[in-house]
Amino acid sequence: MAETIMLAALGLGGNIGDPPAAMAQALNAFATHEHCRLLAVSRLYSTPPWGKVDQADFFNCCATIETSLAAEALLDLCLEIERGMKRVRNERWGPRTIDIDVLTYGDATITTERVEIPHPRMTERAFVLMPLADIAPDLVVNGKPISEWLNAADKTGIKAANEKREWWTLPF
Ligand code: PH2
Ligand code: MG
Ligand code: MG
Repeated sequence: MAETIMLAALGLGGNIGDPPAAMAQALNAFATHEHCRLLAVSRLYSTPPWGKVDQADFFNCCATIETSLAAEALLDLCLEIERGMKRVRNERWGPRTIDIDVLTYGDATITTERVEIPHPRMTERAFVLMPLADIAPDLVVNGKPISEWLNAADKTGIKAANEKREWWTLPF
């Protein structure tokens, strides 16, 4: 039987240590993984902390991949990459070295103990929508394209930290 290849969108972020270097390392892990093909990487953004505001600004980016992994296996891969990079995090929405979230998986809606896809808060977070609109403005999530969700979102304080799409392949 032919493998099913799914398009997935990932959100990456961090605000401890050297987040751009950590995100670049994570993107390389997807690019070289035998069951993933990295399609596009957004610009790199600097974003004010969302949820818990008394912490350092984040760096954020998004990527699209094609993968033959099932949704849960893709989540496991994200966690494995985080662990391999010795992710540090102490509290929900608090500071972390690297966070890799599965935002969408095809047009699937998946709710299990472990996964919620589409990511439940992605349509209100400009730190996800702005980078995702760089690479997938027409991707429909919860009935509307990313570009429309972005129009309605509060983009205060979000800045491009590196305009080059290839920022993640450059030396750090
Ligand atoms: N991630 C969070 C909580 N708050 N804020 C920004 N700006 N960027 C993030 O990636 C982020 C956040 C939990 O995952
Ligand atoms: Mg997250
Ligand atoms: Mg996460």
